[in-house]
Amino acid sequence: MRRITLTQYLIEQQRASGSVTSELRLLIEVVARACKAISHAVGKGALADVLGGAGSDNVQGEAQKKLDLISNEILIEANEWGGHLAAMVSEEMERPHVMPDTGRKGGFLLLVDPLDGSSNIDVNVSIGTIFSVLRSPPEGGAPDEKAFMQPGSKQVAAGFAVYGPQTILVLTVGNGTVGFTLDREIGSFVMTQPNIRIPADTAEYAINSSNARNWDVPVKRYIDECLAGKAGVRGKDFNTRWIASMVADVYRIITRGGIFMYPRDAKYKDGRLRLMYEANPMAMIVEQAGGAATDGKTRILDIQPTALHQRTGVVLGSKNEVERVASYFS
Ligand code: AFP
Repeated sequence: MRRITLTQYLIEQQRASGSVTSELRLLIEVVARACKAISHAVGKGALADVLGGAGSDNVQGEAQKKLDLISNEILIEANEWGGHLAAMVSEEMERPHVMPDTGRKGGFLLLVDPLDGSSNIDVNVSIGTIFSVLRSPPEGGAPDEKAFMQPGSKQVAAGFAVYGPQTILVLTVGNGTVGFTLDREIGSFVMTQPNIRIPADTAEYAINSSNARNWDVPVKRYIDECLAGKAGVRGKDFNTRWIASMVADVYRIITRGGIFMYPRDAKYKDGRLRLMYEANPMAMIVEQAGGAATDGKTRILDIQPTALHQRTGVVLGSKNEVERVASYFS
């Protein structure tokens, strides 16, 4: 069967729906190319002295890894020349990075977690890059933090790459969720999942159970019912997975179903994951694949942001399970 490449997919989307302009197509292709370069850097590991700490902290006060900064630089350099991007926000930078003036202000804003799953870098477990695309407000000069304060429902595209046994790119431009596998022989992302759909039910949950003592009652109730298995109210046994790389957990869930939970709790009162460049892009991807994504009770994409690096609770995946958790909260 002839497979199409990312470029062909984007051109088809451009023809089919006005939502993909040539400028947005350029942006997505540039980000995908950056993901190829990051995949290459990650793959070298100790051979290229890219493992370990960078000796600095990010705005969240978390120690940065060398590959966090390398990935961030790759994404900045990739997006600086095209004129398609007005500014970029990253987990690794406190302020928006305004792109050099190329004579015209780019029509888009890019928000990235350049390398998600940093705790897995040095132990050779899958990690990835998450990205979210918003329109740049037409008025005014260089975009400031205010320009980024748009709810996730305003995203025009979202995606993530997983650097695992295969390098996979998952993408939505608002017309469903699709997946590509990097063909290293030709250097192209080739479509391998033309129509990703998340099963509405599941028997597999993902949560960091070491936080159990801090959970709110509805979360504890949901997990206890999963643990009770066939003999309990759920009438079936559950399995659990926790990779600690959101990209890897979400890729598994969009492939075979499941529920991913990083809820607010007594320790992480605002939640652990970042709204703008983790929860929002993943929520768009999951909803476009027929799943659901809340902060426990509120739809993630409806949350009105107030700060670039704000955190949120996240419960996403198989629709019926996400709705069950929300019903326990209400
Ligand atoms: P890092 O990128 O700082 O490692 O965080 C990864 C992450 O944001 C997300 O990818 C994981 O699901 C989650 O944190 C893992 O959190 P725990 O280490 O508390 O399990």
